[in-house]
Amino acid sequence: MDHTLVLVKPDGVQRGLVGPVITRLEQRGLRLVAMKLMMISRELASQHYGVHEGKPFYDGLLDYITSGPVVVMVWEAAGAVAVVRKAMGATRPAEAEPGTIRGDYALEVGRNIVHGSDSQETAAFEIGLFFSDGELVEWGRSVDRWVFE
Ligand code: ABT
Ligand code: MG
Repeated sequence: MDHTLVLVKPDGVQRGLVGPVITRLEQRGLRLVAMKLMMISRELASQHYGVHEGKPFYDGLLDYITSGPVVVMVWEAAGAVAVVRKAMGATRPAEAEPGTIRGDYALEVGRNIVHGSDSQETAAFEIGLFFSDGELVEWGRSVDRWVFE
C-alpha cells in the first residue's frame, strides 16, 4: 500500500494540534506506520525543502520549520498521498475549505500546521530523510477488513 510523510509543524505542536491531526487521519482509516517527535536541523530542513532553494520565502521557511519540535509520521493507505493532501486543504489556509485541517485551524501560509508529501516519489524521498527502513512498522489492525477493500 502507499505511504506518505506527514509533519505536524512547530505551530501545530505549540498549539496542541498533534492530537486533532492524528485523530482525523486515524478516523479516516489510514494506518500509522511510524511516528516521532524531533527538532529538525537546518541541514535536514534544507534537504526537505531543497526544491524551494533560492525562492524568496526559502530562508523564512527554514526558520519556521526549525523553530520548535515537529511530529513526523508515515501513514499508509491506497492513494495515501492524495488522500492526505485533500485532508490538509490548500497550502494557503485562507483558500482552504472548511473541514480540512488548514481550513479549520490555520490562517496564514507560513503557519499552516501540517505538511504532506506531494507525490509518491516525494513521499519515498521524504520518508528516507526522516526514517530508516527498520523504523517503519508493518502491522495489521483487526478493523482493516472494514476499512480496506
Ligand atoms: P508543505 O507541506 O510545507 O510542503 O506545503 P505545501 O506542499 O502545501 O506547499 P509548497 B508549495 O510545497 O510550499 C512549501 C512551503 O513554502 C511556503 N510557501 C510556499 C510560501 O511561504 N510562499 C509561497 O509563495 C509558496 C509557494 C509554504 C509551504 N509551507 N509552509 N510553511
Ligand atoms: Mg510541499
